[in-house]
Amino acid sequence: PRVIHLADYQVPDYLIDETHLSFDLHEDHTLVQARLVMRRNPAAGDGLPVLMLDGQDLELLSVVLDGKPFLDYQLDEDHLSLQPNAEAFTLETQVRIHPESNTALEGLYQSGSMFCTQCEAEGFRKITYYLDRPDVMSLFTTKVKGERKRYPVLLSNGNPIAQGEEGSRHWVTWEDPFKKPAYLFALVAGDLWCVEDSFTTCSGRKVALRIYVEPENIDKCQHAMDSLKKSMRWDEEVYGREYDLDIFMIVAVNDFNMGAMENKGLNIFNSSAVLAKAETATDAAHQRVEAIVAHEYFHNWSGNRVTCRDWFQLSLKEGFTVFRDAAFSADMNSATVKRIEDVAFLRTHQFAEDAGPMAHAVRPESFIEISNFYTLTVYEKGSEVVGMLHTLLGPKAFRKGTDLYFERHDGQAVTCDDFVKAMEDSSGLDLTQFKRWYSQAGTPRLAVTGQYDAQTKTYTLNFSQSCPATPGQPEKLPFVIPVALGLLDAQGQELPLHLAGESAPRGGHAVFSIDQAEQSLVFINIPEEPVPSLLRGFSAPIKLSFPYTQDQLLFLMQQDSDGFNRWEAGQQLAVQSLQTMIAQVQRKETPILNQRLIQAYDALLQDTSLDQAMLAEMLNLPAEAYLAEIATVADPLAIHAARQAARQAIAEALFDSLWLRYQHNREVSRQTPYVAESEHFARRALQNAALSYLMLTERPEVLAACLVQFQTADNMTERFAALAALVQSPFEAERETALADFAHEFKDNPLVMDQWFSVQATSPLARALERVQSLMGHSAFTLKNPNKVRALIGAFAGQNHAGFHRVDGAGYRFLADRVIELNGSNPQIAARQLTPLTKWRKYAPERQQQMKAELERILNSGNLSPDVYEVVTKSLA
Ligand code: B3K
Ligand code: ZN
Repeated sequence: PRVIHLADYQVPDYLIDETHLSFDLHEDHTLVQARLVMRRNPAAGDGLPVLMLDGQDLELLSVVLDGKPFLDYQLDEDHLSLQPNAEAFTLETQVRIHPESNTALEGLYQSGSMFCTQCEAEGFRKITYYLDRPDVMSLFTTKVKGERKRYPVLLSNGNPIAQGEEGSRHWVTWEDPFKKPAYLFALVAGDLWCVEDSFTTCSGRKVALRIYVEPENIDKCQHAMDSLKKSMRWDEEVYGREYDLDIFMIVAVNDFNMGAMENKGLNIFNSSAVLAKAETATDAAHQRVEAIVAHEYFHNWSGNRVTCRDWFQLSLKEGFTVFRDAAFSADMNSATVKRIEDVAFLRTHQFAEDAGPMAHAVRPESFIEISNFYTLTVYEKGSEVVGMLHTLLGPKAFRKGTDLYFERHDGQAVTCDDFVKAMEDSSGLDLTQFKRWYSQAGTPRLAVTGQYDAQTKTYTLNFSQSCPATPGQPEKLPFVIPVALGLLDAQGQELPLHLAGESAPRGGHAVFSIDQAEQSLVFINIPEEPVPSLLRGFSAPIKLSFPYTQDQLLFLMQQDSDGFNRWEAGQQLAVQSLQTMIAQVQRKETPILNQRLIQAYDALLQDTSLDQAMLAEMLNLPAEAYLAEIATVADPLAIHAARQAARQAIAEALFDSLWLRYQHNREVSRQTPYVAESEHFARRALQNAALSYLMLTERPEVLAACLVQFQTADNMTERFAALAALVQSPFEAERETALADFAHEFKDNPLVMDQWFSVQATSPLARALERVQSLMGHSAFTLKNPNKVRALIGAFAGQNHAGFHRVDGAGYRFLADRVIELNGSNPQIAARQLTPLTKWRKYAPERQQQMKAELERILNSGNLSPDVYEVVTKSLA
């Protein structure tokens, strides 16, 4: 496979002003006609080079150049090449494709009884010969023809402009008035129902909103529709962005490689990211739907109106859009809890990626398969980079910067540099050094110490930054790290932050740019030794260390006015305690939980003024995956045993407070109809967190309450939490009955069955692998559906650390077998599932050997897709 380098970027030789497509859909093939109105790119130099159109798995039927049949072309695996003889010309091709056998779910494919497309990043070349690159933007019309009975609904981007009948077949022509790259093309045909609503934009235009689903799901669209309207309003209010077409459509499909896709005017969604109603979707699922609907909608400006010049710039649209959707979710729900969740996710998974063989910069330098670069680094770290710009510029200059960016580049395909330039121009800041965040991979370390001088009443913070080597980048230069901080006195009050040499204090909370390898900040007029609250709100995606005492952490946990850092102090205390316990387990001693952590949790449980969602987060011990990420050598079985013991100890010690909180919230839930809003999420989050602790005590009254909640709750959030608690419990009869009842009740709802697979795959009970293997034979399971793969195989390998890492290596073998199988049918999904094996260097030598052996077995299994080849070879390098 070929390596593509950012440094080799060249503007396209030719442009496509107009693209006229015609699809003739049949059960055993589809005919695609394309008429491309093309011309030489004036920016590309002189002469008429050979035109090379991208195309894969296409059966070429005819080529017509300027109205005349044309035979003098060359075909290879990936291209149709020909020599144009004029600056401007019209090229017509006809190809035959086979969506009915497209299992990779890229290009045009069938999902159940419908046709749909997924073109980003390079799927359009599986539909027709084209310049399949994001900097070739064109006006599209699309005619879709199919059998009226099977496919009453025929959709594409833009507005419908014509339709007609031909016997039992019918057709609709769509026109998209906005120029777009091919990756934003979409087509859908099927027997779909739709929920319809409308939105009046800030300038008074009425937009029709339609969510299309298979008939059985028509009752699960309201939440997505509400989320869409909120997103549209929010983008007007917060970013001044108005929607630009007369129709906005969302289609839910069951077989989809990721969450959703922002095709212009016709977003295609994984049904798991659209469908939600109280009885079948949890609070988490509701929040995920809201976030993804917003994310895809926001792409209409950050991605579609202004798109990427090349795929190395992917974070230009993804990092920015994640930043936008996170701010939206923060506004809709609890901002602090949203931040906690995002940071916990980033630190567990993106930091692991940054520390592993696939580490790459937010703007990577090279790739083999672009599909492998839709990563946590590009998305989540990319969002943090935009967030740091927001922090450094402040909200006003940042908004000026986004206005300038949209205005300057509307209708263009641009780069991350263009984005940063708009921020520089709006703020006057020089962001040259800041841009290292785009080019240097790895998670920076910031070691901080504090020194108080009682004589001079000064407090000095000393910062020392470094960044570990990553593949291809042995040395790093200092980053610009915005550190938001406060200095707290003994009462928890913020002291004025007065830097030596400055004329006045900056207030009690301020942001300081740390941009040198070694740097100090000297604060004056500090009357007593303060406790620093550092990196508030997680103001940079780094690993910060400060030698806090336990007393200081407990103090911050109770006193810090920054909610995020209250949580963070609790996490640090818990990490310290858990690390001690892990070492105890490894020495075959009984793991003992730090009493002070228990006391701190007790105090939290007594504090009824604390937001309940926040309390639930604070009671949640650091995840096993996080403990593995921060370990030098991860011992998954010891981590699991220690964390379980800690949970058990907390449950026993705090039984009364947990039980009281549980019973109270359960009673409120029982009396309140389900509402998908923040205070209700919070109540149920605490209720279910308490239940999960309480069940560890194995007391009969808890089991009884859990069973009642499982059997009688009117919503999936409560039912599923009860099921999860039962599945992890030793009550075998109750557990198996609950699982059977649940499967019986929801056997026809694939999304609920995904949850049912996951809850078993992630259960730490013995013989988890055997259970997963036997579930693969369940009638609701199929390897062809990505959601099922993720629910069973992905959940087992990624979240069940004790099961996946069992000592005989059977977990690794199982995963490798599935990857080899999936490589043939769906390379993107196969490559994704590999992630747990890529982390082999984290473990002790024996596990390393076992994991490596499986990677080698995959490598030698023959005929690897570029997707799997890239991940395996980079992992072994
Ligand atoms: N832009 C799409 C991702 C496409 C992934 C292709 N392998 C979804 C999103 O980020 O909104
Ligand atoms: Zn996106």
